[in-house]
Amino acid sequence: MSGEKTIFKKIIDREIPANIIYEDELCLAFNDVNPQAPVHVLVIPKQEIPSLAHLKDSDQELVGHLLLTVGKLAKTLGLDSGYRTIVNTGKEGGQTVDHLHLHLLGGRSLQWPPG
Ligand code: D5M
Repeated sequence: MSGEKTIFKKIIDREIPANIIYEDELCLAFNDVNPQAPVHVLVIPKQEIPSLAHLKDSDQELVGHLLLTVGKLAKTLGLDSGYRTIVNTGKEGGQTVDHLHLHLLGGRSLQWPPG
């Protein structure tokens, strides 16, 4: 990838602070700076992938790992009554940071449909 680092790449590289709650060789999870629920965590791959639309067949294992990590974190965080996982993609999908991320939202009753 070319151009300036995204804010999430800067978090991965420890150039800016974040409240990191989980890390392994493939991914990082940290609290969203603008939480939309009592629990609002972002799970991101360490690999620089701009969005879900940029995933390749070879990313299958990584994507599975990200989703499994969300489920494990939800359990760790005590979201036994349920939670929501969102992947905003592209401008009309509401994506504002061009580094793939999974939102994990919980801790309150979430409404449907989202805005
Ligand atoms: O979600 C991007 C999300 O990223 C949005 O909920 C705010 C969050 N964000 C932006 N900057 C930071 C930092 N520095 N720390 C933690 N969280 C951050 P999207 O799906 O792209 O709209």
